[in-house]
Amino acid sequence: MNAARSTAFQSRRFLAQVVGSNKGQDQPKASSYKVVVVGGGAGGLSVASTLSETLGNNAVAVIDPSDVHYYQPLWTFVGAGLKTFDESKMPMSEVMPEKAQWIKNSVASFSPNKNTVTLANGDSISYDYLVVAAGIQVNWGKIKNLPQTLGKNGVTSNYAADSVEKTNEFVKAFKGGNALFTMPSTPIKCAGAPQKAMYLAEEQWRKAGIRDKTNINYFTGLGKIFAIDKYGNELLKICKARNLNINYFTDLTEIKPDTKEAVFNIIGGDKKGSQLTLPYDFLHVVPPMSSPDFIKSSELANADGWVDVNKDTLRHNKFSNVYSLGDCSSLPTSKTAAAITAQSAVLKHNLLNDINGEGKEPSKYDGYTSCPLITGSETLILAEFSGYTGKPQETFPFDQSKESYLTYLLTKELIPEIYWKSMIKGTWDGPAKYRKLFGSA
Ligand code: UQ1
Repeated sequence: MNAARSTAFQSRRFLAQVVGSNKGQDQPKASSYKVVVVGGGAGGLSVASTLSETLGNNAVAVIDPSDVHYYQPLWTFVGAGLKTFDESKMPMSEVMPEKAQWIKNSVASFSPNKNTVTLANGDSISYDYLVVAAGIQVNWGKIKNLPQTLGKNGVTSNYAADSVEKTNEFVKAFKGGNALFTMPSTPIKCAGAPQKAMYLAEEQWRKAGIRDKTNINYFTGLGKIFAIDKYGNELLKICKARNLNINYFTDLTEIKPDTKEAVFNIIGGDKKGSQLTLPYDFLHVVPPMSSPDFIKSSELANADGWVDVNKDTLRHNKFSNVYSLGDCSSLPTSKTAAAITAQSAVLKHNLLNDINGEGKEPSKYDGYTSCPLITGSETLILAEFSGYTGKPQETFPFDQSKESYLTYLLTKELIPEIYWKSMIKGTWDGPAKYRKLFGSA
């Protein structure tokens, strides 16, 4: 965070303490709302901002236990020392929509037949409409010894607030040897991030003159480097040119900190069913992820645990006054903040249509998602596509599968501004209209 922003951050927090905020846990809460939004992340805030502006004071509640809201797409840059951690965070009280009530608690269970949610403190909150935007659960404990080794002796992850800065620290301290980067076989948020960490570390080691003393291996649980071949083919060329070895169908299961070894299960190909143990000097881990436990165990979940919504309308398949978007939803596209820009516009249109009873044509989500694949400290491949059709949906009138400095700058400098100033305030519906403007659709 730059000095001016940091000072603004602190003085706003100070002001909130002195004059008292109309948000937060010290306010008496109603127990009934027109709309209850579960989750104060990218999806929850984009929806709650517009709905609370439209429906007025205290019609909308946002349930979230977190003190801090993170712009997680910045964490790849933070892990490479290209942005500071402070730039990725804001106090939740600062980003909560002015006219919404913040219920600073977690959800213990849902009772969609009664239109209520029960909080961890036992309180029951009732709603006319429910929006579930609870994000994805990172299952750190599913990799043996990961919780106690993370952030120590070369083991790091860009997926945790308390280890992301360690990535940069360990990359800088690395003196050569075996560097391993992992990606699990489960769905994850930002499926490109595991390999972005590798491209940025490799560049740093090359610049430090230790590249010839370094073996770099990428282990993915999947059978492809990227779901969409247009981008995957370019990434394969980059891996080849930069001598990055890709190992498919390999799932990290255990870290042995004493011997500095990583253990992988081989889950496909010729050696399916066997294990592989490799020594590491640097290990960037992306753990398996799943739907949050409190959703998995609820009536809202499909067989895989995700909130079971219609892929076009985002409305729940069984409970018609329930919607979901983002990482915890069953929407069959890749889980990114960019996807949420398009999803939130559809959800708001359809939900306000229900509330106003105007009988407008429902809006339909087309599966738009995007992955800004950072390939170096000046280059990026901006993948934009529909997860439903697999077809590219690029915004700009040039081939976005080629590495570009323009899309690098866009992702590093402009998109975070769009996020803080517009997306979480409910006024950014994604780049679809620019796609039409540039004639690239
Ligand atoms: C986007 O709108 C967005 O949300 C603000 C992101 O989230 C981090 C993105 O990564 C991307 C790529 C977009 C798309 C925006 C443009 C201008 C292509």
